[in-house]
This record gives sequence, structure tokens and C-alpha cells, in this order.
Amino acid sequence: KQYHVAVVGATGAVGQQMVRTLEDRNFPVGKLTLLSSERSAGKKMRFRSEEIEVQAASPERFDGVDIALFSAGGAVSKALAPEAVRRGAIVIDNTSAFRMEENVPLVVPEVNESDLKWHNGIIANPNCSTIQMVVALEPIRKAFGLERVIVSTYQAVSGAGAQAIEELNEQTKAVLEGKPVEANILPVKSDRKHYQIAFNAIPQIDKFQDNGFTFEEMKMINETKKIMHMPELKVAATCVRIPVASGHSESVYIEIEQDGVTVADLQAVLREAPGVVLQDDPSEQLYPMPVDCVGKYDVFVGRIRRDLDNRRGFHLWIVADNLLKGAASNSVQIAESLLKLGLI
Ligand code: 11C
Repeated sequence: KQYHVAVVGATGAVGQQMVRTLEDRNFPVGKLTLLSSERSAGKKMRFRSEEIEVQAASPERFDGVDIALFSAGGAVSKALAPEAVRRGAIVIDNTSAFRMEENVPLVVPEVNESDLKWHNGIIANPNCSTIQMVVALEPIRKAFGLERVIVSTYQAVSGAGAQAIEELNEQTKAVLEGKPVEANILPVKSDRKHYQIAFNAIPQIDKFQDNGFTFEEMKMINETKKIMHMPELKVAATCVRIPVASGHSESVYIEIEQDGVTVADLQAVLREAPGVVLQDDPSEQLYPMPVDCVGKYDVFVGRIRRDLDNRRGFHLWIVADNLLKGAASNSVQIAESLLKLGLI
């Protein structure tokens, strides 16, 4: 069977990768509808050997659509996802609009694919930095139990969209040419102040919450507990933007339940884990880096070592393509899982 798929936000940084991923993974697309804001409507995008014109998104565009992949911001999802569902589509939403709603599964197929069984039309795709972390943590939890997670991120600018990539490129050029640097997008487009990202590190991703954490940090905390079905898990996060175009990196400290586990035990589990590539050999200076992970669907893990003070504490370094496994390819994988489980 072939499916009518719609991509909402098709011209954005994630939307473009969704189109590419549908083609690359050979998803059975019979018809592809590309939707965007009025501003981007009329642009043409290539899918397989076809040129498809992007149309302005509206409720009627979802008539006949089987699967709608949304990545056009929370406000668009809130307005249009229920309309798409009403018209018979299953929505896979890449924004934070519905993630924490009780009747919406939040899914990373390697971790909690079976949560798809109780969907009510909308399935949420988690935040990019959460996805890559839980893909690595779930096999560890299964094998040894998990009590605590403390993560610091080194996040690429593409997480903030295509305009942020442009801003990094322009600022880098300006600095190198000794020209004045303009900052209009980062750390958060809608916040009051903007800071230079070129040759800098900004410890703010998304807006500050009343508890002193940013929304990105709270997403990592709350989404991890929901996906792993562990409301009791202790999680803390510090999220930092760095001048890398694509590929999020994370330094993750974990405390496991079981005693006597070795680094070799953790490596053995991760070597077999779905969606994980182990790149961990200090003697060969082998560890994951964003430049090597961009364009790939997997999550890369290295630098595994035991904490010097806590025998049940371990440190890991986790890298993935934030636009692919962090967004587009996780969404397409969710669609693949729906097919596999006969849920569509
Ligand atoms: C970033 N993680 O890197 C964000 C982007 O909730 O899906 C993804 C935001 C989200 O800026």
C-alpha cells in the first residue's frame, strides 16, 4: 500500500530533512503534499524525480492525507494538528505543543515503540537533545537499572532553525573580516536580548522558567521521564548552544542501580543496542564528533568511563544529527513503526 503523506513546515531546516528522509528510507509515499506558511508557499521542492510546489497550510489541505508530519512551530501544530486528525490523518508532531499531554504518546521507536498502540491521532516526536540521550540510556536501564542522569549539552545552531545557521555563518565571516557582528536570532528569537554565537558558547536554549532552568532543560527532564516510563528518575540538565552548524553533543553522567558493572559491560550492552553506534577507544583517539555524525540516522556513544568517586556512576559522550535522529528521521521511523504494528 502507498500512503498520502503531508509535511507541514516543509521548507524549514527539519522539514527539508523530512522530505529527504522519506525518500532516502524508501517510505511508501504514494502522494506527497508539502505545506508551509504563506511566505514560503509557491517554492518548489524535489522529491524523488518530482518537483512539488509548496502550498500554504490550511485545514482543507489535509483532506485525504494518511500521515501528516508537522514541524512548523507549536502554534501551527496547535491550530492545524486537530484539523488534520478530524480529517482522518495521523499526525506525527515535532513540536512541543502536545508532548506532555497524557493522551499523547511521546515516542522514540528504539525505546517505547509500543506506546504507539494507545495513540489518539496525535503522536509527539520528542525534543532532539532528549531523543539521542534516551536511545543510549534505555539499553543501560534495561541491563543495569538507572537512578540518576546529569546532562550538559553542546547544541548546534540548526536546532534553532535555518535562520540560526545563516546567523552563525554571517557572524563568523564578520568576525574574521573584522566587521561589526549582528545578532538577531540566538539564543531565542522571541526573547529580549540576542547574543553573538560565532566563537562563543551561550548557556541558554529556549526561555527561562521560574525555577531557573530553561525550557529546553525542562524538556530534557520531563520528556526523558515520560519516554522511559520513569517518573521517579532523577534528571538534571544544562543546555548550551555552541557554534556548530549541525550535530548535538552531550556529556552525560549516570548512576546505575546495579553494583559491580564495568565499562566493558556498558560497552557490550551499547554495542548491541538498536540505533546506537559505539565509538569508544581512547587508545585510538576514537570518540564521536558532530562532523562525523551529520547525515547519519544513528546515535553515537563514546568516552565511557567510571566515575572516580561513585562506583555506580559512569560518564558518557553522546552525539547525533539533531535534524535527523533528533527530528526528521525519528518522525519517519515513527511512521514506519505505525506500519509495522498495523496501526494505520
Ligand atoms: C534546539 N532542541 O536545539 C532545540 C530544537 O522542542 O523540538 C527543538 C525544539 C523542540 O534549539
